[in-house]
Amino acid sequence: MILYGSSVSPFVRKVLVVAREKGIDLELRPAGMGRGGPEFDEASPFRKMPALRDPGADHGRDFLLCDSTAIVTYLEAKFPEPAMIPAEPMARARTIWFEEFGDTIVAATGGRIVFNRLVAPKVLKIAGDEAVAAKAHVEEVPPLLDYLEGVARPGGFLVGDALTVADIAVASPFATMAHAGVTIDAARWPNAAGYIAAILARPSFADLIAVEQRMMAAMA
Ligand SMILES: N[C@@H](CCC(=O)N[C@@H](CS)C(=O)NCC(=O)O)C(=O)O
Repeated sequence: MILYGSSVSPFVRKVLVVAREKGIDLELRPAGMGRGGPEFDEASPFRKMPALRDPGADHGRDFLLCDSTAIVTYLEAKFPEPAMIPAEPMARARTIWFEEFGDTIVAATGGRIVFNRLVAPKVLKIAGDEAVAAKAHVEEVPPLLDYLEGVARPGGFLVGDALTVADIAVASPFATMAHAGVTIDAARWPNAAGYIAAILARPSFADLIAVEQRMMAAMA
């Protein structure tokens, strides 16, 4: 299967980590921000990453799908083990809440920081608005960490005793924000800091982040 996008995107990284944890082979093809060409446009009508192509899966035709949540839903149904979305009703519902929290609330704050500090100056070659980034960093990130401090624990998982897409979706935007200078003060948020650090240390995340860091260094 082919995934279009860049792993610096929290949504693309979320899908890549889910796939790696499940042992699914995904080929990452650069796309988004003007890249990807017609094959990406065909899979992602609004040109957002990630998008997936499963060659021949739809009665011989390629199955095309965009949006990280839709793609994770497809992968979960096609490759059920290990489960990234629990079956028990309350665990499943809480997993979807945390996925939504990561994808919308955390990623929206991260987007204001990352767009102005990285995407605008380094990718689009236009000036970023550091005032917008700094405001999000100083005013919006702490409430996210205050919330996580109450629901997470170092080395633990957000739902039950195993990794789910909840952990992947919440940790992924923090990995992207780290590229833009957002660190978590472990003295102020010991649970949140220890929790995020342990999730991002898993090989499924760490291998991608190492590649991204080399890419960032080359762009500097
Ligand atoms: N809800 C979507 C969000 C996808 C998204 O916003 N991707 C961003 C990158 S982080 C993108 O492709 N932006 C480029 C654009 O909007 O043109 C998902 O979960 O996949």
